[in-house]
Amino acid sequence: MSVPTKNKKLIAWVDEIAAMTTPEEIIWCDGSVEEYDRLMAQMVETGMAIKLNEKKRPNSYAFNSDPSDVARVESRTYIATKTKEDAGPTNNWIDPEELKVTMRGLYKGCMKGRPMYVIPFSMGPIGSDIAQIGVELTDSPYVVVNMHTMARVSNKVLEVLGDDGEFIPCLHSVGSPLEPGQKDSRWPCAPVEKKYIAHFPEENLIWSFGSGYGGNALLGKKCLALRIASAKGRREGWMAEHMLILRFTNPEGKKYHIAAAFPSACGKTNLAMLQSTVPGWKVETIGDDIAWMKPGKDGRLYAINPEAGFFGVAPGTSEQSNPMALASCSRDAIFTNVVVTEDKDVWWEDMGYDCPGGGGIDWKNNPWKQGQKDADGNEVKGAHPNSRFTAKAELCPVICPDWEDPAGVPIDIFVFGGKRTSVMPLVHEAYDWEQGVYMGATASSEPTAAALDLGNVSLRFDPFAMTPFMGYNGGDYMQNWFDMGEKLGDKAPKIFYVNWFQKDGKRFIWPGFGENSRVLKWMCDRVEGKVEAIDTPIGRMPVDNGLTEGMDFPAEDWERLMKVDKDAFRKTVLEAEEYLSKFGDRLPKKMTEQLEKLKARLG
Ligand code: GTP
Ligand code: SPV
Ligand code: MN
Repeated sequence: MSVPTKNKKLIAWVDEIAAMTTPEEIIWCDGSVEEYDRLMAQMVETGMAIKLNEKKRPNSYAFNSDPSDVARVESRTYIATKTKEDAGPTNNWIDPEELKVTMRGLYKGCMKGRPMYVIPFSMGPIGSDIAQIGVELTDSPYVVVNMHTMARVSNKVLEVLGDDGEFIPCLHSVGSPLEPGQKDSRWPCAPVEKKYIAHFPEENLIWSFGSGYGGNALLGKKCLALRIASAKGRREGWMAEHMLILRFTNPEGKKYHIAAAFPSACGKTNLAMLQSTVPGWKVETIGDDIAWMKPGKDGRLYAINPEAGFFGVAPGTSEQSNPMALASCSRDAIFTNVVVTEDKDVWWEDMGYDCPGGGGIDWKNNPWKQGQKDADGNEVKGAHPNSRFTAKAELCPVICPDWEDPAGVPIDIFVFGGKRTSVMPLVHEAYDWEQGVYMGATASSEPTAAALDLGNVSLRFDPFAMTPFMGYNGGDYMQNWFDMGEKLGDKAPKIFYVNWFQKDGKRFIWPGFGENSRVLKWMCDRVEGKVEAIDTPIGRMPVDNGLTEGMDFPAEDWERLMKVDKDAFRKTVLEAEEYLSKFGDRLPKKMTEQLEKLKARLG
């Protein structure tokens, strides 16, 4: 195959990696439909992919991963900076040279018997100032087809790169070499102790080994667009955040742009596409997972979505909860770890209807019947809780016409949050930017299925929903937010904190989903100074239950949602203090000030 670039650095790197990993051949990817179809056909042939019913779900495929390879593995994810302090207390760290020695050992001959694909991609519109070019080398055809949807893969990227342009090298292998004649596994991967998701932020380099799944393997996403980009952004004066971006337009046509950070599986995709229940107000999606933000010439903060698709949580996605996500994967979609029904369509738990035909092939690739119980009498789930759809953003019926504008959209409102079944009220507003940064830095959530190995913790602090994605010291991260506030001054977005997830037993107290538009509208009204708010020790909150007007919502439920339980918050503050202490002298002074102010307000 001829080499479609003259970029010396790229050619030398591809040669170097090929010499180390010894693939059977090297395939330069061009992002074409022909390439996609060819790889899918090959994967159907080997049994890795299932072609779905063309009439029901055109041009779509399902995959089941190895049962051990179903989510990000945070315990095997590393930030390898020269000093441990620069990675900070929230990241795993290994000395970069030592880690490279270990990983070179693993990479040696690891692509034997497989092709190595070279994927030139752009995060952000190709050629835009804010875009970053990456090249992923991988031995996984599953990664190639997913990258087609999630990033911008094209020969145009090589043109922009030219002969001496810079790119971010992203090396990936499933870590499962094939001996001559050896039959491949359906989903090759390496055992957990050999998995490494490694980042070298000081040299903009990513090395991933042993996992074929999602954020571990599609290196443009969490690895480049969050971990490497957050470190690069800090050096260059911009920010990379785990945030959705949406446009909320009022009946008069005024547009508000909202960016919200919730931890994995805590509602970003859903909020990004919500169907507003507030008459005349509508939401358009700009991004559902990642925001890159930079101050513009007018002094406001502008955001772009660097991705081209959605890698969304399948379970819970229904016509009722998120019809726009379902529409986005109505064709040209990839599904991972869902149920494949008898008529070759897909199904997952809480899809809004029973599994057609009563069952199918489950995520473990076994025949499965809905309602089936395991030995302990628990219902066997057909789809893995972290099963995902890969869908093109352009197919989302409410995608914002400006979603690919390289200039981005000016952010009016930041929202932080997480899953808390108690204590944290539905919504509160920060008194100012600095308290807002405190809220973001002490955001907390109950663990979800999006990471494999969080252990048996009931609550974890997850600053800015970035714990697994910060490419540098978390204390410095907080300082970066304070600094951004100073730079933006009175043009800084207003900051809010939300929690859709309070429970009364098994019941969610707040209906959530579309009704969350009521909370967003309150935020916009606050920006305009149109509505009063009550000052509470934790921040400003809505007056009475005006938010629930026209809803059949019991007053006592509203009271529970809005209760500021001072005792519980005093306890939370002590926990936050203990958590923050681990950042030592990297903890910004302003964070301690905010902590003290909050304590004083709580009395
Ligand atoms: P990642 O892709 O992992 O970063 O997740 P995400 O933050 O985009 O989460 P997503 O929107 O996919 O939601 C995760 C789960 O939370 C799904 O099962 C949703 O159905 C559920 N969920 C989202 N919004 C709400 C809500 O307002 N109320 C309730 N009760 N559940 C919600
Ligand atoms: C997340 O876990 O936040 C995701 C899914 O968006 S993954 O790409 O697998 O990280
Ligand atoms: Mn995410």
